[in-house]
Amino acid sequence: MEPLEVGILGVPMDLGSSRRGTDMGPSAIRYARLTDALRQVGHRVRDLGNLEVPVAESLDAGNPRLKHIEAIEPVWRLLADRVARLAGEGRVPLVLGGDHSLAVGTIGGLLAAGWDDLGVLWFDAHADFNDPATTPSGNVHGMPVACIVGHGTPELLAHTRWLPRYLPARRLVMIGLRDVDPGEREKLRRSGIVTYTMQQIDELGIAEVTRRALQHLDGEGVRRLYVSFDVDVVDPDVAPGVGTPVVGGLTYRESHLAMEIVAESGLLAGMEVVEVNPIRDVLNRTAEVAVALIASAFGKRIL
Ligand code: 4U7
Ligand code: MN
Ligand code: MN
Ligand code: MN
Repeated sequence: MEPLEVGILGVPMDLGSSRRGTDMGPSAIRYARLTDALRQVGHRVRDLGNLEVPVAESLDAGNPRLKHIEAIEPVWRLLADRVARLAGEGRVPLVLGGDHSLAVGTIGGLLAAGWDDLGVLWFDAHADFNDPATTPSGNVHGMPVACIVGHGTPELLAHTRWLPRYLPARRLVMIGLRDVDPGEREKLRRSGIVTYTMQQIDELGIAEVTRRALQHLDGEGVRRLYVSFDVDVVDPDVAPGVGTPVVGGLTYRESHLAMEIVAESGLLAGMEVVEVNPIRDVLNRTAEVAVALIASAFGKRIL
């Protein structure tokens, strides 16, 4: 991979989740020596610090089916501005979460930057395709995909009016699914989003799945790839420090191989790593796994 100008942005937000702690994700990932890891791969790195995000305890959650949306939407807009600016400067955005609701801001920012050849690889145990009508929790980190592709109730989409447009559903591929809510299922099948469950990964292998996902996006005209990496896609034995752990996830090597194939594609144009929750971790293991995965995605090679 040729040297990139990487711009790091932290989003210390946990408003989208009912568990506190993902607001400490950016610190945990930096503490695991992220910039060193990227520089060792040969990239130029600039850390732009954290966005300012309100603290949950200072707020009222409001609508129980769309908790904290009044505080989250301004974070999305601010993040979108910052990401669009980074992209406009030719920098590769690397966003540290924070709960996964932030993806509406990052991907919204890339759409605002005019990236009309954008495709998204969404690594997650969950589909994040709920809306206020289907959500079992009211937590917005279970809804970002619905916002990004514009498939949700008017109540939800009212908070995405600042988006220049939606991402076409066929330009988003989910990998690692193993916990999909009943209300998400039908919606997902009809959406045009391509999905790879853990069962398919077991049957085909992660290399084949990742290659098929990239091939599909290529056929959709995707020339720039954004990786949205929810660390809960990795098995909780390997990455225990996450907000919503689900057994039966990717092994350490499976997750790395997926990132190595992303690097080989030469299409990586941005990445976010979300849902790292150091409160629930053993030492700082999950952030260390996250940094190793980022290094692989950004071209770290074994030989
Ligand atoms: B994450 C959940 F019900 N689906 O909507 C929900 F299981 O960003 C979990 O993937 C969402 O970590 C998990 O609350 C959001 C639940
Ligand atoms: Mn509102
Ligand atoms: Mn997620
Ligand atoms: Mn998840």
